[in-house]
Amino acid sequence: MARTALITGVTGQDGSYLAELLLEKGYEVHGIKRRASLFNTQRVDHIYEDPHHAQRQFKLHYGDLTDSSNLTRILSEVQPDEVYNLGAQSHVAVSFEAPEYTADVDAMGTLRLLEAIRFLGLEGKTRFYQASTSELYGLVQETPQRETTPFHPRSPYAVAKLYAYWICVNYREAYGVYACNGILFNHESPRRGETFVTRKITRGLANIAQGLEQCLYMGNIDSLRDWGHAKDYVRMQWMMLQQDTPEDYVIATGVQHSVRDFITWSAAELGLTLEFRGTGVDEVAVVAEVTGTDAPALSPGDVVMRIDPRYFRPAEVDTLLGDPTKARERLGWEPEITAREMCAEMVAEDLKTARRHALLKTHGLALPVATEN
Ligand code: NDP
Ligand code: GDR
Repeated sequence: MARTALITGVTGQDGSYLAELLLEKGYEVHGIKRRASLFNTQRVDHIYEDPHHAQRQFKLHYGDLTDSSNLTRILSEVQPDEVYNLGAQSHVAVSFEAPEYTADVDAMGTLRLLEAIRFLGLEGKTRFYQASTSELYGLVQETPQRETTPFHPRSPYAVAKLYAYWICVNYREAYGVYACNGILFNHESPRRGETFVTRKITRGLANIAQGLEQCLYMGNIDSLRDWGHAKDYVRMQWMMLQQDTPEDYVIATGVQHSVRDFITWSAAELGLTLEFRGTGVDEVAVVAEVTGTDAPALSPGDVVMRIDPRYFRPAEVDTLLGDPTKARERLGWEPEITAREMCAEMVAEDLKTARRHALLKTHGLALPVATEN
């Protein structure tokens, strides 16, 4: 019998890669998608199967982490061997604007799922993965951060995820639920949401290079992060649920870069050498040299990045660096893709899209390019 997995957040970056991985491993995969006024399944359309096909392995259910009756019904129908709770209001800056909703989805949503497992008597069958986060470390108490580093969350998102982390530990200790926290550091890919910093940069610069946008407006470019590739990280999510005993793991690369580095690399992929001039809110990035043919819209002297304080956060997480020793030693997990390689992949994908838009524009068929972020 094929094993059955249920993924919340299947339409997101990680959910889509995890669904692919589990299907490759022969699982029957169920995902929860939210009702939206537009199609919101772009990241999983390539694995979508016609519901009229009797043998399909990938099934979507309408649902929402704010609705316990719906979650209980889906769990009861699916009787999953593994639940991956990836669904969340996952944007840190947005959580300052929608703190109560973020808590409802990210904290209470986790509790609702764990309670449904208990209510349905699935403790002995269903293993539970919780998408915990390096944002728990916030104002860091120790570098690099490992499983034992104390937490100090710095946003409503991180505080909600702190509740989710501990309720998972609590259901493991109190009721014997096989529940694991993956404390994942930032991970990205060409499927990353457009308003997270890496994708904002790769997409924005590709558009600017093709003459579709004028300038990238950024917040704190001195911020330091430990960036990995989502494909490497979802592999680890699955590995965590295959162990004899449930445990929590830090997943990171152990290498740190600044947002400024990511801008420099992305520009280099487009044949642009940048110079950063000025300081603080007056800092700008100016094109010093253009090589190759990827940036026909740009010349030396053009300003491609400015600082907009709108993107500063009320409380910032300035630096994160993970220590993945436990994952490496216990599970043999190693990240295979470096941040620089990932950046090249993201720029290449965004450049393809920007070229298509630019071609349409030259034929008078311009499509609007969303820039609000
Ligand atoms: P995304 O933002 O790409 O995906 C989030 C998913 O959650 C989407 O499918 C979204 O649906 C869904 N969702 C949002 N609100 C609800 C709700 N009320 N009910 C049900 N589903 C909902 O996130 P990622 O894939 O990047 O991250 C996956 C998880 O891992 C998240 O929990 C995130 O907080 C956590 N995490 C991410 C890290 C990263 O660097 N990517 C690092 C550490 C943790 P829709 O498509 O309709 O918006
Ligand atoms: P983060 O990711 O907050 O770490 O959360 P994000 O990419 O949004 O920010 C990373 C850093 O870049 C700085 N920054 C900007 N960020 C955005 N989004 N837009 C900007 O214009 C900008 N300019 C500078 C930020 O201030 C921050 O320091 C991500 C999410 O995926 C969470 O769900 C996850 O839990 C953590 O990673 C680990």
